[in-house]
Parts: sequence; structure tokens; C-alpha cells
Amino acid sequence: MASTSIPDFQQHLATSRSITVLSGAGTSAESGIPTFRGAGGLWRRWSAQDLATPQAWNRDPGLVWEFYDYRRQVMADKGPNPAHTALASLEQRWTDADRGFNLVTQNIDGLHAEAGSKNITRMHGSLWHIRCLDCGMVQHNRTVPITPAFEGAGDPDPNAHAKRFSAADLPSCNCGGTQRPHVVWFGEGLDPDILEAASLAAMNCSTFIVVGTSAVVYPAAGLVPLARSNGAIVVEVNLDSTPATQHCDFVFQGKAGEILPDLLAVDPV
Ligand code: BV8
Ligand code: ZN
Repeated sequence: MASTSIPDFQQHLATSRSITVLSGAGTSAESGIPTFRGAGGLWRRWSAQDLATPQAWNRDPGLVWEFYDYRRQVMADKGPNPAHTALASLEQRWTDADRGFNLVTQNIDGLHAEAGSKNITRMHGSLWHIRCLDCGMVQHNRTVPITPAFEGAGDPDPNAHAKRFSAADLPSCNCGGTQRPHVVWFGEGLDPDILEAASLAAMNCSTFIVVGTSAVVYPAAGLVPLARSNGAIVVEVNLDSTPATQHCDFVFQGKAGEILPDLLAVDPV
């Protein structure tokens, strides 16, 4: 049975030579960003899982871009919350003490970097990067709407008038290729180097902190048992229990933005 003792966890954390964090959408929930599988996880009548796929893109790239453009619109006035800040300051203290720290995130919203986190492994890409289908060039892009054709589009109401978009409405690269969101869709493989970095971070840490993820998406969810089987002390911070809970030595139920600032207020000894 996992412990819920904050002092016991903090006593372990202080001596930890290397920390790895795995974050999910719940880390950004208190920034006002809907999670995937909670309330608000739908856009019109689709879940992210319906539209974050190569099949959806091949069927209607304009609809997929309208979905991502809407998420970029939602993100535009959002910022880090105390969960992001607590993780960034933990990293700073551990780095200053020449100890290991890795933040592995499933999130694509960019809030960890905005909060000051440095050593970030983005498993599922970035909402703020786009990639050319022809030459593969990846560009940072914060233009909202993504092209003028998407002005006023994105209404999440299932009864909203669905505008049809043509190929000419989509963003295009200097080489003439169409640009897609630089994110990993369901059914797409992760960048092997990114997957290796995330796996090594899980295997080589003494503390593994899993925050705000439903732990149902692989290969990310597989990092939790991987960390445990390599000797890490595993702690989960989540509103609910998840499939990861069974692998945890410590479980703290509640909001990440409320728990993490106190839980992680530890100096390395
Ligand atoms: C791959 C980017 C193989 C896009 C995302 C069966 C059928 C089909 C496929 C599969 C299958 N079994 C496994 C698979 C593979 C599939 C998968 O895992 N499917 C699952 C759903 C069963 N995985 C893949 O397809 C991956 N690729 O396997 O490739 C392959 C290999 C080689 C060659 C070809 C193929 C790719 C997965 C990546 C998909 N892309 N995102 C986008 O964002 O649009 S995943 C998406 O879900 C997000 O990245 C998100 O981060 C991720 C996981 O969700 P969570 O972050 O956990 O968010 P969620 O809403 O679910 O949960 C929030 C949690 O927070 C909850 O627990 C809640 O309680 C908690 N919470 C809420 N508020 C708070 C809080 N906690 C604390 N404080 C709060 N305030
Ligand atoms: Zn190109």
C-alpha cells in the first residue's frame, strides 16, 4: 500500500541523487487548459483521440488544423500555474547541487518551459511548432490564427457552422509543402531519440514523480513501471488513482498546483 506521508517522502527526496518527472495534461489543468479525458475534453463532437490521428488528417486536414488552431487560441492567454513553477524551482535546486533532473512531458502546451524548466523531453511534440510534410523542416510558430482562412474559426460548439477549408488555406513551407502540427498523433511512432532519452531518464533516477496523467497512453505510461523496476522511488500526484498508482511508493491525491509547492519544498542534503 502506497504511503501518503509527506515528511517521509520529503526525507527521501532530499537525499535523491536524480529526479525524473513525467507530466500529463493535469499539470496544466489549473492554468485553465482542458485535459483530454476529463470534462471539456471534447471539441465539437470529437475527442482529441479522434482528431489527433493521421487518418483524421488524411480525411480532412482543414478540420484537424481547425482543432489545433482552436487549442492555440485557447493557449494564447494561458500561463504556468504553481505546479509548473514548483517543478522548475525543484530542477534549479537539484541542478545547482550537481544532481540529476529530467522533466519528461506528454504535454504540448509549452508551459513547463515558460515556467523556467530547462531539461525537458517533449514526448508528444509541441503545439507551437509546425512541420513540413515535404522537406520535414520544423518551425516555431505562434501565429494565431495559423492562416487568415482560420480567422473566426474553431468554435467548439457541436452545432457550429463547420467551415470547409481548401489545401490553399493551410500553412505552407517555403518549399511549397503543406505544414502540419509538429505533434505525435495516435498510431504514429515517437522520435526514437526522444523515446530513448525518456526511457533512460526513467531507468536512471532515484525518484520518479508522475503528475497529472491518466497513465493510459503508451509508451509514456510505460515509463512508470520502468522507473520502478530500475529501483526508483515512485510518487504520484493526481486527483484520482490511475493505472500508475499500483507502481507507486507514495500517492498524494489532489490538485498538482496545490500539492507540489509544499511537497517539493525540499533542499538536497
Ligand atoms: C505509438 C499529442 C506505435 C497530440 C498525444 C490500442 C489501440 C490503438 C493504439 C494503441 C492501443 N494500445 C496502445 C496504443 C498506442 C497508443 C495508445 O497508447 N493509445 C491509448 C489511448 C490506448 N499510443 C500511440 O499511438 C503512441 N504511438 O504507440 O506508436 C508505433 C510505433 C512505431 C511506428 C508506428 C507506430 C502515440 C501516443 C501519443 C498521442 N499523442 N498527444 C495532441 O495533444 O493533440 S497523447 C495525449 O494524451 C496528450 O499528449 C496527453 O498528454 C496524453 C495523455 O493524456 P494525459 O496527459 O494523461 O491527460 P488525460 O486528460 O488523459 O489525464 C489527465 C489526468 O490529470 C487525469 O488522471 C486527471 O485525474 C488528472 N488531473 C486533472 N486535473 C488535475 C489532475 N491531476 C492533478 N492536478 C490537477 N489539477
Ligand atoms: Zn518544406
